[in-house]
Amino acid sequence: MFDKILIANRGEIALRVLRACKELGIATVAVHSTADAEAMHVRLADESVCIGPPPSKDSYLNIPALLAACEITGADAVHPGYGFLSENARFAEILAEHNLGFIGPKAEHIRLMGDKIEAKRTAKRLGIPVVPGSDGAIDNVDEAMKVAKAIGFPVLVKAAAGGGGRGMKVAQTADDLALAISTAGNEAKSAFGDASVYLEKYLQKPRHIEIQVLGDGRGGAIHLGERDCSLQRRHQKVWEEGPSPVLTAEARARIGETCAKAMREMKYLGVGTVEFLYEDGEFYFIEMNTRIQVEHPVTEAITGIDLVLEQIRVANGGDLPATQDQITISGHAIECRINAENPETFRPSPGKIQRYHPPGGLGVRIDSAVYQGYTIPPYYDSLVGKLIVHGKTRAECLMRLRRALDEIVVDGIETTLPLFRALVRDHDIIDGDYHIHWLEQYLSGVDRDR
Ligand code: MV4
Repeated sequence: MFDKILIANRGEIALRVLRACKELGIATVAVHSTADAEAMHVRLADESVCIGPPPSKDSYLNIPALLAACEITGADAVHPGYGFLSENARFAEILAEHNLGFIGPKAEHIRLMGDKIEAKRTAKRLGIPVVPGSDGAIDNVDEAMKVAKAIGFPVLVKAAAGGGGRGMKVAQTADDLALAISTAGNEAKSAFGDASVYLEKYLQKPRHIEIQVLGDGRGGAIHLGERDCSLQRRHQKVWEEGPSPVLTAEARARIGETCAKAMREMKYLGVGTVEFLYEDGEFYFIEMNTRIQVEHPVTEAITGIDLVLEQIRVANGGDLPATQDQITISGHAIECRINAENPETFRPSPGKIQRYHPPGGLGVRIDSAVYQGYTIPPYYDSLVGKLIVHGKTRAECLMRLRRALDEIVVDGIETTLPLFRALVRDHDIIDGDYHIHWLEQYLSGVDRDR
């Protein structure tokens, strides 16, 4: 087992990784920018190293500084968390070149899933259902038109190097196609340095359902159920829950086993999330994330599996925690991402937390690195913390979430807590009756179409 892990991240996920390391008896090294010197993960780590000034490119993305921190502390592995370098295949390779462990998938799989065209091609080859569309990148409008007419408008033009909603353009009719292709290509070129785009049938009101997988890198893999992440604003997840309010046990087993089988064939190592759009009872693969995700506690709550701890174990050559038939989904969990933002405008609201009272009680978890008197810096994401609530049923979970949201206190900055206090009382939400556009329609006050 690793002796000392350097946590190349900040905030709540750095604290989360640190907790798993401590439970495994692994020493911890925190790295921080000058803006995060007072952060909780720095206080709780065995050692800490300042790696640069606030801008991420000079600190948390600064690979030479991270390598130097490993060298001076004697860390033998790096956990990247999520965001930053967590899906940077070259970083994983550089660590290996320095005989340092990377707690994540094999670099080849990170690179593969980072190219959305290759990811889709691989998914299709492994028997995962994909969105109908072009077979690879589209090279000219005429070819694109043929594909679009075969699958039917509207179609979506997507950047191969994109993901997370970046570089997408809808073409409602044939007249819109040429402009959508050139616009998406130009944006992709400037944003990602790669103008390659591909075409897909545009699904109008799907849900976003993602399957959690865990592989041992040697041909063993299991799935740990799904998370419904349809409540998003500008491609930022706001509320995630598991199991999905709309999936049957049969549908869950079918898509879960399809994903686990694919991971076994890939000899995938570590945690991963296979993202689908779900519409009219059908799953359509869109992307795969090769990192631990923000919303992993939802899966931990309903399966009892510590995903970060298991991620570290398999990275060190360990076995999977269970066989597939030992995995059971128990109860229901909802996660609310509480951001330091104005609840109407979503303008960031960094600053000092004057009063902080986290909720407690059975089935209530707060993953946060803030404390009373902590100042949220303006340089990074605005996540204050994640409130994860579990109940025997979705109704019990909602009741407990309502109580926890009324109990939590975060004063001194604006937060999105009022939004959650409203959502947890909304009839569509209570009924689980929503899709990927529901939240933006709710926030813009338009009548939510079904
Ligand atoms: C789509 C789609 C509709 N049809 N693909 C957005 C981010 C990236 N994960 C892919 N996304 C979408 N791909 C087809 N063929 C709609 C979206 C989408 C979306 C997906 C999941 C959650 C929220 C979303 C918000 C807007 C668009």
